[in-house]
Amino acid sequence: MKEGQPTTIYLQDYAAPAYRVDAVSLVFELGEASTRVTSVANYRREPGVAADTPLELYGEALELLEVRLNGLPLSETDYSISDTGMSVHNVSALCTLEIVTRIYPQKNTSLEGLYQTSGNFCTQCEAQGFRKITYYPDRPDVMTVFTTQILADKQKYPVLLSNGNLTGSGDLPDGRHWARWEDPFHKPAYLFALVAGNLQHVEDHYTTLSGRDVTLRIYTEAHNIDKCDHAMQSLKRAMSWDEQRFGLEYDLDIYMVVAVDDFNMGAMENKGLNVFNSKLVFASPATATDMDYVNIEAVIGHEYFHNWTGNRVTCRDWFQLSLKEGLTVFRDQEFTSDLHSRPVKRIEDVRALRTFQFAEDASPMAHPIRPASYMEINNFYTVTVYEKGAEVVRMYQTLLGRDGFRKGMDLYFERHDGQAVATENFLAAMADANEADLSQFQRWYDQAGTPQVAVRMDYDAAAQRCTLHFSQSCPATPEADNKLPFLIPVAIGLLDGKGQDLIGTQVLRLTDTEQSFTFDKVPEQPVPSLLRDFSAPVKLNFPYAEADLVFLMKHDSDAFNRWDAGQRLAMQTILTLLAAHQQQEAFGLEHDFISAYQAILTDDALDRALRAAALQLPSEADIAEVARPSDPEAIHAVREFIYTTLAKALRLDLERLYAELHEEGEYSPDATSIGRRSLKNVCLAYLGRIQDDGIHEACLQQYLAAGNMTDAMAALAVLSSIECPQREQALQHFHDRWQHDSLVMDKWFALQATSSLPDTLQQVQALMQHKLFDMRNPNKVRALVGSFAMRNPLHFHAQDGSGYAFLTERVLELDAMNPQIASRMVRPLMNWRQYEPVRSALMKAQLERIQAHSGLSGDVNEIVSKSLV
Ligand code: B3K
Ligand code: ZN
Repeated sequence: MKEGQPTTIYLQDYAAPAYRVDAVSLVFELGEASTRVTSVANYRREPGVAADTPLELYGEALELLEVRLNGLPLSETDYSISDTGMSVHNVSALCTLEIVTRIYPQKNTSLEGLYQTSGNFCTQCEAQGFRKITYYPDRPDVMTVFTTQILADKQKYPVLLSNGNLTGSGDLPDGRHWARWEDPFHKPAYLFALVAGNLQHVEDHYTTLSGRDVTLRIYTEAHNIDKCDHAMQSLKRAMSWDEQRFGLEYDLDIYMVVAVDDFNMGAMENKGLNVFNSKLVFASPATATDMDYVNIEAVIGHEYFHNWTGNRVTCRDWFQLSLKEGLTVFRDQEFTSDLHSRPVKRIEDVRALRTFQFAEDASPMAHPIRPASYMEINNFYTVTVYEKGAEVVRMYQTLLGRDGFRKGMDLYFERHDGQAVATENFLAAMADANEADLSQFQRWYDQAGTPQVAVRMDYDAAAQRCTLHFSQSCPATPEADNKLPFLIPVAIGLLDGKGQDLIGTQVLRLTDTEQSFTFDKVPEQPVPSLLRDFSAPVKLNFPYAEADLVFLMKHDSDAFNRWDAGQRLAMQTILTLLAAHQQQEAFGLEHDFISAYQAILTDDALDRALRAAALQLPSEADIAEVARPSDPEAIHAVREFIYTTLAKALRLDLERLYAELHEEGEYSPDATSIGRRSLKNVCLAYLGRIQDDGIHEACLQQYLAAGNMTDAMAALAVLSSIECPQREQALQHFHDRWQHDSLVMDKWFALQATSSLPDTLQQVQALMQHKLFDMRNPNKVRALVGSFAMRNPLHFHAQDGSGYAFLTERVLELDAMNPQIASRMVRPLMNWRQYEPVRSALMKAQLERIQAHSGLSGDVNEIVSKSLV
């Protein structure tokens, strides 16, 4: 079906299922060559459905061995089979269908369905992997109770796991053993999971608010068992946080997490049996960075929070994906904010949103958070559905307040627990619980593109009146040229000349294309602080003078806007320098710009993590978004010029601060320690821009002496872009020290792929031959190929097209093994239209080359064909 004839699925075609499943019972006989799956499902025709309606089941790449209806074998005329499924004709209103299929998990390189990783069995069923296991109504609105029996060789696979509670186990005479799991909660097939292997576990317990004991287990291969403590503590924090903040308790007696090395994404929230990419479980000070620690806690939280937002209340169809993902990302962001620094978390999230989601919204793949159509649903697990979806959920809270939001959540669960619903149901619960009219808010679900808000300010000194004039617009995107105005909450404040709030934070509700808001009793011309805490996912423009931005950097009471003023100032400066660079004019930095940076660097009263964030310039990708048509080489040169000039001008302050922040003692991933390390390492990154053997030596010393991976990696990252003997020494040392640990070696691959040194592509090509590199392992592909294509714009966009050709070859190679990963990797070519003509043509040519490739997967085909429209 996928090859050659891509089909598009439309939201408007949604039809409720004709048959429901009362219960399903599965038996897996796991073997070395193949696995036999027996499924017995009780179907019930929905009231009002015509008696001659066939029973439609999905199934892909299955070998059908037996099929029986109500105990009797079906003749070939009673059912029909296609590449995508099975239709059973003439079924009674209540019937039992027994299906036996054979599958080949050992040959499954797509990592979807049942597959093997490090010799163990595991599953990934979201979105549509269950249909690679057996014929079934594999759609999220068909929910039922599952019983799963697993039979396997006892020595090779001593641990047999599935969803729910263990209700039986035993030995078989032939050296095999079995286990039976029953999940009392109704669930769709995408939440099914099975794991069988040689695994160890750590165990802990959690007592819920209502006093129930829950067993918590993390399973892993033996050699990583000592790195699970942080994940376990994170899980307990998540369980407690969800009780406190949302009144939500866990509902089964056991919660299991299994860490696997081969996984297409971060983790999966299967009911009671999460499967995790090992990268998001294992942590020790020596092997994991601060960022790893924080991410592990966030993703452990995210998957746990899905138990209510995703599992108890699930999606009616896959168009509703943001119903569970946007909401659950919002919940994990709040979890991290409550436990660590709220402003730092907000800055990081907005930075990622602007870099990746704004780019997607401006690309040929732009889609609303609730898309209206798709070809391959796996392509829609996007930053738009997830991160913009979370911003949309956050706006409810901004509009309704925390209490109002909580009331809406309570009503949502009260109405929909146990159901598969649509985003409209969430909106209705928020509106009804607060007696609010949120009908205009629906447009955030239906319209793609990043809205632009332009603001002007009038001040009437005689009347002491200040007026803010807003106008909103939204660029055309593939689904629509013309957009209706959004309901945009704009949080603002007005500052006086001393930096005090004349008007404290207020949330203005922008509903029209043009709208003005007047503030009386404003005794002096204020400086406006706009879109505080990034109250809506929009681009806001105000004609700020540089002096205003420097003022806001110093005085804004909103920490996010202090940071954002710095980013605006940096971007304005970068654009000015880029223009000069293109005219081949000489350029330099204004004294005021340097002193603004010096003020941040030396402001000891300011939180260190915030200082570290403020000292970082917009990324090359962010600049490429704004400076069109983009020339990545010029962008790199200008950005490096600013870093180097600042480093030379502020060298003494940087060195002093670096020395001051040096720490001894035990590693701790708390917010204060993370802030200290990040500021210290930002100083080192600045200093590394100065060509000086003493600094290279200091980097090497930090690397060698580091008591934790954060400091080691920070030093190595600086060295990786400098041609010096210390670079080779440190890289070799890292290799020799960590070559036994595949996960840690991903960092080594990624560092080299993001180097700015001229021979980086050759290095990347050579590293593909390294004995630890494996194209079948998604983490390795992301570390080497992904880092090069997505985090090294200088070399990926080499003007000779070598980076594009390299990526194309990898995409084609990957597509034959793992279409989901290939389809992720091809995306850097998608925005070809934004680049200057030479690069643009080269990128387009590679997309055409991919499109012409025979046997291309539906996954890659969708991205490429939409990019070329
Ligand atoms: N729900 C999964 C993602 C599944 C992706 C399938 N292609 C992880 C998460 O968002 O929690
Ligand atoms: Zn999720």
